[in-house]
Amino acid sequence: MTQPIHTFSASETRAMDTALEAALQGPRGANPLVGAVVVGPDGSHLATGYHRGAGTAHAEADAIAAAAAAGIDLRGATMVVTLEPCNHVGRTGPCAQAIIDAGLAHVVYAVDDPHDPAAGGAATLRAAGVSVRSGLAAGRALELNRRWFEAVEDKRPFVTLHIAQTLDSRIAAEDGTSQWISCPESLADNHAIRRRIDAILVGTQTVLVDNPRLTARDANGDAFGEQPLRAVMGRRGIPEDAAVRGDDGRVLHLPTRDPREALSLLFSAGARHVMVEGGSRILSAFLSEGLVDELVMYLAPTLLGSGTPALNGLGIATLADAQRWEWDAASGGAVQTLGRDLRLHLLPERP
Ligand code: AOF
Ligand code: ZN
Repeated sequence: MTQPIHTFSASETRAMDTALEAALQGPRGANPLVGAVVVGPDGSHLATGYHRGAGTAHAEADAIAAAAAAGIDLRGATMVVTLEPCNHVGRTGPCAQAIIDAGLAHVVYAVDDPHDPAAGGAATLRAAGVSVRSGLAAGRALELNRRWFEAVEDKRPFVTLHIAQTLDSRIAAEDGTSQWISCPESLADNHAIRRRIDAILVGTQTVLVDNPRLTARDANGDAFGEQPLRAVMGRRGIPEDAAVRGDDGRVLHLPTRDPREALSLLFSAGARHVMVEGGSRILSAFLSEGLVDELVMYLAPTLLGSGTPALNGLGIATLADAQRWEWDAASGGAVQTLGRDLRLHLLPERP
């Protein structure tokens, strides 16, 4: 189908720049980064919003709520948003209806929503008499969520890879001790991520060696109410007394060494955002298969000089084949100081 070519005003173009910028404040994950700006008839920005991750208000609803809190009437205004407004009642939404209810007259968005349940917002808006134009800054909007679009298309969960290592890339000392390489602030940050994902995945080796609980806990060590699914991949069985079984015994064993198969099983189990936490073999397998959408690395100012390396080979023999990564400004920035550690946030470089 050929898309109609739409034209945009200078103030809509400026608003889209602001919306793309606002989107970066959100966290990457099961949902895309989305930003929205409401523009008044005189071109002024009446409200800005962004999406704070799965389960929270969408960008459009966030902007509409900000306007309502400030007592601003949005009737006749233009919603400029980086993604097609959703059409479904998911955990929140639908944004298309919220836009209609707020009396907005125009919607300008960058790219269509490819996610089946959410798609179709543009048609709903048009049917209600809202003028809709799309394609503004489409290239930048696609780039903003490139890996999310790919994961949706592949029908697999979005993958965050977590590595907590020393300066010399070790995740355990020679004798196997690894608790703790990271400082308490890094551990807390990791638990905050665990809290907003659908599943944590480790290998059987990690279960046998570290015996982790894989729960999301607060600073006192108390588990949060909502917990991610705990998943273990590998052909070996999980011991009866493994901590990962928890009080409820609810652990998903994925009897495979193939990362793609593991992701497909997790997707079938309903997971849309998975955090892969180790060990070396699992981290390396996901990286060498190009299945990592986001890398969060906690770097401790510590040296071991020997011990378990974070990675045990990516099948790369020559520098020309090196995996290149780029810094990601989303989720609080590419480099953050957390206690005495650094938190690095990266995305795979475009092939
Ligand atoms: C929007 N605005 O800010 C975002 C959208 O689980 P839910 O209810 O949050 O729905 C998630 C889906 O909604 C997500 O996969 C994508 O298709 C769309 N995201 N849509 O109108 C937003 N984040
Ligand atoms: Zn929405």
